[in-house]
Amino acid sequence: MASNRMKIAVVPGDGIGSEVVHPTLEILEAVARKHDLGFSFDEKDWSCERFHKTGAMMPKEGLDDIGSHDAVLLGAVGYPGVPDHVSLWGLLIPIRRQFQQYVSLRPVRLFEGMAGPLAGRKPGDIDMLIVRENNEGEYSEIGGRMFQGTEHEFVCQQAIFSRRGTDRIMRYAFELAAKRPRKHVTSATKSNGIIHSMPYWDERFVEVSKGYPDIKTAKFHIDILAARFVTNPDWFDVVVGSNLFGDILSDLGPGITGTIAIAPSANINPEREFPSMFEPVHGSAPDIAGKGVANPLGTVWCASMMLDHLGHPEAAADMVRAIENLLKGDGPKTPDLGGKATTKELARALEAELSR
Ligand code: GGG
Repeated sequence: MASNRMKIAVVPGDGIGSEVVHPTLEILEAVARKHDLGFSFDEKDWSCERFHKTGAMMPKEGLDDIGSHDAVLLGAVGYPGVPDHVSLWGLLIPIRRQFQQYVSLRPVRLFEGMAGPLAGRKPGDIDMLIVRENNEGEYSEIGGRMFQGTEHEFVCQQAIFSRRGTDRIMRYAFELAAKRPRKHVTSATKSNGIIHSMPYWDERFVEVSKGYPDIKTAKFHIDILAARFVTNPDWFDVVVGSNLFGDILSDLGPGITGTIAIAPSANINPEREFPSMFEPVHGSAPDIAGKGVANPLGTVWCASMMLDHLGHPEAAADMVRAIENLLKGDGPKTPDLGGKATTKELARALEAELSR
């Protein structure tokens, strides 16, 4: 049974991370008052700044520390001065892997009131769920360098596609599609060029699909799929892809709605043995960090997904309704949405919307 009292690990992280996470915590407190919920926020300083001070993005015992929390809410990871692979593999990826968050669920929606870059597209034309495999695939640490510093130097990087990992992410996508009106799953592949793993991915997609005879399917190579996202985004309902393809598509998807800043993601451990983690798709945006103009809506939408995951669908839907009303109204909009508002102004307007 869902608990009304939730302990959340909060990792603002780097750059605009804290600028989008802290207003979201205030919005969550407002939601808690309205829906009789309670939060205990356990904030962690895990970040590139911590890496500079201590040599580690997070403490050794960090994951044990938050392992029995209800969920993790994270802002952004990465900042100039720390190589991106160091910050990602020192924080985000260990959390995703140790907590078996093998699903990265990334909704993409063109909301009413948003001026996307695609001519003639209206809300409803872009409404899809990207299901990204989140624990294996191309994001593997298997590989290495040989003959370093010589003319024979080479690197090799091994991608991993296990039957268990491939089947479970595809089943997750089919189960989601079964609950949606269009009942359609698209597989992102590249089996013409990647000769071992991608034909295997295709084979497993066909095999898993046999368990869901009512779900329609399609398969696209990733290159033409990227083009179809732009020319025919209305073709897509649930899209399942490997770790790398899902990562790219889930930036492209929000890109065609006009801003990546509102895109949320849920790193889910479906078995609920571990906490799941909720983080906006966007990164730390060093170009606007510190200016107070970051759009917090991606993180707010993440917080809504978190509440849904923790068994509070009404509170979650209330938050999405507030986002919808804010976007379609004349209220404040941050620069990425074509306005001049600050993060605080947008967050205040959202809180007012929640109280209606
Ligand atoms: N919002 C989390 C964040 O900072 N993401 C940046 C990023 O590049 N993530 C890589 C990934 O999702 O694998």
